[in-house]
Amino acid sequence: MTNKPTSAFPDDFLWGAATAAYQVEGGHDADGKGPSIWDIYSHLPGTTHAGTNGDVAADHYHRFKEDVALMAEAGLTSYRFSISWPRLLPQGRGTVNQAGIQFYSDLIDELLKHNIKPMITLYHWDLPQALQDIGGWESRVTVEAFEEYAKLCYQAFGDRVELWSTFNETLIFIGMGYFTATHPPGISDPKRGLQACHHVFVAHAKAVQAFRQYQQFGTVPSNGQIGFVNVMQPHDPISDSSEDVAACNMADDLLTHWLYDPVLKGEYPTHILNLAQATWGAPVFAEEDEMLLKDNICDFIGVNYYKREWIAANPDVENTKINTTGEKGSGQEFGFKGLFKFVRNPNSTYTDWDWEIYPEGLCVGMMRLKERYGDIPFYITENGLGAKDPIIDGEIVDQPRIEYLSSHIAAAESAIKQGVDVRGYYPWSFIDLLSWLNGYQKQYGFVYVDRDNHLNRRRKKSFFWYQDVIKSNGAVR
Ligand code: BGP
Repeated sequence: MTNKPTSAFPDDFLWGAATAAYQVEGGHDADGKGPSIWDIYSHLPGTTHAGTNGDVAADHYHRFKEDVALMAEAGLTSYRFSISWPRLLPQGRGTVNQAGIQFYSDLIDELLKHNIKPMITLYHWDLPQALQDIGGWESRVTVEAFEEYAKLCYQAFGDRVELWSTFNETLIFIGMGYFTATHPPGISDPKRGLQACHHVFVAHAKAVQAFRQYQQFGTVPSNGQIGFVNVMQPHDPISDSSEDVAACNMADDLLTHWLYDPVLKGEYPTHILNLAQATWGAPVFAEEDEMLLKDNICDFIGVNYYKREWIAANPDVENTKINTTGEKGSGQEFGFKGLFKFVRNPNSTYTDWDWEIYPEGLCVGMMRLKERYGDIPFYITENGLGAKDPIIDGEIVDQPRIEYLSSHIAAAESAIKQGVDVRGYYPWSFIDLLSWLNGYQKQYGFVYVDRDNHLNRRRKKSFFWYQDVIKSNGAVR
């Protein structure tokens, strides 16, 4: 008798993969869908790598059955996807596009038919343009509209979906949308950004509140869970000088605690709130906000982990040119003058996009969060390697991706052994899709999309590798 290899992953651990609507669906104006801010922004000159956009993307909107069949073949037990708000509500609120509801309803049925548990993200950045036109996240009308949209989703899909998250990565869509002006709406104004970010937290709290009410009515499952997805980017000081350590603490406060505290503690870190309000006069609270945040802590946290950042004191750099070409070293130092900057550690390993490869960070990051927020359930909602995959003799030999994911699965297992309640792992991404600013050259998928040949799907080497990982519950990797 041979002993089967075992792992520390619990038996009901979810082995998934993730995508997002704008990056995978295409069908940008199909069957009554309204435009999102990304539909408009990506068509403005100079905004994305080589003018790429998600008009067609992987055409998942028309090919979801084929894609779900591939997920089933890989053995996925869960699939994380986002709903395109303007596909359901072309104007952001009001008239519902039934064809949009039908699409997600059919997708969910197809997943369930193959025993794949859906995990829905309500907002992965594609705000209806109609709402941007009246102020976007700076307006409380968008907060109300989000609550209506969330309720519509609970009513339409709640009978079949247990796992929900409200927002994906405030750090990125607010940071790049309102601070560095590199995502829509392309603004660079901390005061406006802080207020927009606050409205996102209020919208989240309202959606959590509605979820709990709908749980009582039986509209969503009683064992359903609602969470929030954040970037998990552990910071370490590049030296032990007091300046670098202070800069690192500031990076933690602004880029981590500011974004996790409101959803896991129901309040901002006080000293940073005071600083922000004294410096920029924002965020301004409406009367109900404090209680709303306090009363609606979410059920789990989703962490998207790609890299750690090394931090140094920053007396001078105010630069936002990041590497969007995949040519190593083509980015410039990134920092916020007077606060901190991200620096390269010459002794570490980096991807072609200059992202540090540091698997232990997945474990370290979750341990730090557990220390601050206590015993919360974690889902690793994204993790992956963006690369230009080599094609050798017609095969997509994405060996670096296998090594990247394998070492990160080991780190997730190590976190579980140290008592972190990790419930699922969703590599980014199931299939090759649009990278927001990097186009289609930055690939992440287990499935290759042949852009020169009718978007045909082909299984990469990592597809078969992940199949074995799942079959062995993470023991073979
Ligand atoms: C996360 C986003 C994803 C995805 C991923 C990879 O921030 O949630 O949507 O794009 O990063 O990033 P990129 O495409 O920039 O390499």
